[in-house]
Amino acid sequence: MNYQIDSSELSADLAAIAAYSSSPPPGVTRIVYSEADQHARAYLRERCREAGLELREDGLGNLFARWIGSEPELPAVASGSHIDAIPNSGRYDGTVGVVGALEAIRALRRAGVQPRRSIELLLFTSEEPTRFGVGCLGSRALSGALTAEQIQSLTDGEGYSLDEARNGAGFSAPLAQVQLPAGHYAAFVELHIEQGPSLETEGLPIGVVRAIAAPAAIRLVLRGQGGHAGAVLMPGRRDALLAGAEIALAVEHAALASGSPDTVATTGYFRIEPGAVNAIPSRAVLEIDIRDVAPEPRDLTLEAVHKAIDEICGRRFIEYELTLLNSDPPATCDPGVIEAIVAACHSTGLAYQMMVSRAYHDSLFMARICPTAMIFVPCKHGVSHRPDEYASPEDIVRGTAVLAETLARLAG
Ligand code: HGY
Ligand code: MN
Ligand code: MN
Repeated sequence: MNYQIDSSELSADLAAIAAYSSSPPPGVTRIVYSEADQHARAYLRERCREAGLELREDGLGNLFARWIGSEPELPAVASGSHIDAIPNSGRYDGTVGVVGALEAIRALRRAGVQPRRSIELLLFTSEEPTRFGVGCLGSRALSGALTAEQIQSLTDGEGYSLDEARNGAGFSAPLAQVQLPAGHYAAFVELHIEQGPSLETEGLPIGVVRAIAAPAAIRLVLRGQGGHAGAVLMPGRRDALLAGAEIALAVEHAALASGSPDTVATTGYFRIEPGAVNAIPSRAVLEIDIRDVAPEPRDLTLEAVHKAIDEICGRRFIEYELTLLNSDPPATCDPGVIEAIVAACHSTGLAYQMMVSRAYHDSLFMARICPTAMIFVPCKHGVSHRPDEYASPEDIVRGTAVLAETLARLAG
């Protein structure tokens, strides 16, 4: 069965959400609980109401928009993703999975489908680690991978606690009620841009994700000794930036030396103080992202980085404080959900390939509480987390058509 996907509705929703950004186009910035995030949420709530869905939001702002099935007591089938965006990034990462799920539901309703199981759209809070340092906050909490106490202890770069930020955005329900029990959902499917070049290179419209990589991140605070750039001679300086620079190179070296071609490591955040040209950097804050599709080489790399930090700081008389922000196991997608996606590809006549996701997604945590898999669509040159991130309307329609067919199959 081919469900008619309305490309203009999809494009209108993507454009409307992209306009809610705290940075000027072409990039998009939409940090969790920011004004831009709250406007985008309000827009989506409205669109879900228009589609006849029943809405609820939890204490973190996870949004649940439900189409009640003919047997509402059965565990629902869910689909969704995130709308927060890292600074000056793209308009497709996450949002394609949210607007795609909404349009898939509209397409099934237009076709007169009456699913046995309810179908629920999920909008997860704070998939990006930008503000609170830990990615997938909403799905971590929902799956029980993060307790209410751990959530409350999180603070952002300005010292705001997560509690203050969520209450300020209007989400005050108890955090203890966020976690959903295993079995709450019968299945979860996430539509997402690939954020890599493989589908485009192979000329394929659909990727069926069988596994999601294992992400880890650390925050490192380096304390040296500041001083006057002109007055303090070179010997004996304790320059926090130079220690950080050596460490960033050691991070790159550790990933290259891990023995696995899939190990990636990035010092994506590097801030120094006081940040004056004529003052020796006294303090540096680095955030380091380390991943692999298998946990062993990732953990080996983490260890090598920790050793390098110790050696470099010892030699440069720099104090350091290292915080492990997260170190998550990879996820294996569910064969039954994969089968439904593959069957949907066959019935929509779309070629596909099985693949591993190198980016993490909310599916990494949904896989802990229900059978989960993902559908990828190509993005231009594999680019993501950049203003020139792009997915064509045709590819998004194809991905949404496969999602609609998959949901219809899973929801019976
Ligand atoms: O970093 C990631 O993999 C995701 O885009 N947050
Ligand atoms: Mn992202
Ligand atoms: Mn994403």
